Amino acid sequence: MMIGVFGLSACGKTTLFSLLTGMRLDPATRRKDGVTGTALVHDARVDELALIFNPKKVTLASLTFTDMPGFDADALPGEKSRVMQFIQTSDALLCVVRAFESPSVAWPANCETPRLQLDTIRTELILRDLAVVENRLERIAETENKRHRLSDEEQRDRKLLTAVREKLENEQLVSRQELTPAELKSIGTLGLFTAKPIIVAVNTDEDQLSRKSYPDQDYVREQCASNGFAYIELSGKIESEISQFDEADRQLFLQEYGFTESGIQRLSRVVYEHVGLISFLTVGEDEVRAWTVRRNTCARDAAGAIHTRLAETFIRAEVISHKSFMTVRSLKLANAQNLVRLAGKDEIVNDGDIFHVRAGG
Ligand SMILES: Nc1nc2c(ncn2[C@@H]2O[C@H](COP(=O)(O)OP(=O)(O)OP(=O)(O)O)[C@@H](O)[C@H]2O)c(=O)[nH]1
Ligand SMILES: [Mg+2]
Repeated sequence: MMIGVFGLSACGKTTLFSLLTGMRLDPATRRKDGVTGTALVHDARVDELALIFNPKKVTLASLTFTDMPGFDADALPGEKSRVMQFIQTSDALLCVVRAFESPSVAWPANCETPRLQLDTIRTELILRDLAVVENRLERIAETENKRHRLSDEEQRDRKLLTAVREKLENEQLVSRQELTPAELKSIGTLGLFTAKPIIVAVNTDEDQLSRKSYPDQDYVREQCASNGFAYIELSGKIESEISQFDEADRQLFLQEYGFTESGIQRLSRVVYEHVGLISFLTVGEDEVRAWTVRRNTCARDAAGAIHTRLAETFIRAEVISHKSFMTVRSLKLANAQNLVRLAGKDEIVNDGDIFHVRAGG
């Protein structure tokens, strides 16, 4: 799963990317290339289980991010598509919107408010998808002119793409067009950007964070809700500062703001959930670990995420929810109190299930 970090120039992409991945990139250097790195997904349940099992190793789920160059809405089309090419290989987009005020950081032209930043991002994604759909429709028209007939598949595509185009023209993102799985599959090769999950992170300053408000906040929230974007507010600058604190100071600082975890930890989880991933957990003295699967994965496929052989030889899984486990804090007690259930191969795994696979062979 690859998440592209997208947004206008100097909105804080590299700052957030560096904090997420722990890669030290100098935010002052403007790059032309994308940089890719791995971020751990914070999971308080794993922390709790590690305290109980005291394992040799603790493994968190992770996500891969690509820090993209800044997007400039006034740039030439070639330059815009050069930046946007990084979206092509991304499964989802983390769109950073600047709200922070800073006399030393210039706002990009015509995008001097959070509202303008979000509108620009949305419009540019839609325009790009419209161009791709238009192009495909033109190629179908050329084929029809040449052959004087179209295959059933081409006719179906034309009908579907004409409908998609009309909705895009009305600013309805592909992800909101309620396409059937078969329709999504047939336009899948086009790699439309507005079909991808989108997470909006508003980069605020300290004042805005403590007031819990910034200019255009209502508009941005409402747009995110109506477009199906996940939404989060955090301050890149404050996150950078607290990443330097030791754990005790960090907790104190977060408590002052009424948070239980840092903005970056929240961000990693919001992205993880919005792209449709869940974690099931395995526990023991050797390792406490979060494993990543897509939502609605069955027990046998989850076992396959641990090892392909476990899927092949799967008999059943012993499962207990993290919440239920925490009432007894021991597998022995959980078994004694019948809190552990047996899951057959087709049973759906839930986020936070503690899982033990019974396999044959
Ligand atoms: N005051 C303040 N400054 C910030 C914040 N986040 C980022 N900055 C500053 O804004 C400038 C741009 O930050 P970057 O993280 O490089 O932004 P970017 O989106 O990667 O920029 P480009 O890659 O050039 O498009 C840097 O000088 C940062 O120090 C913030 O929350 N508050
Ligand atoms: Mg950058």
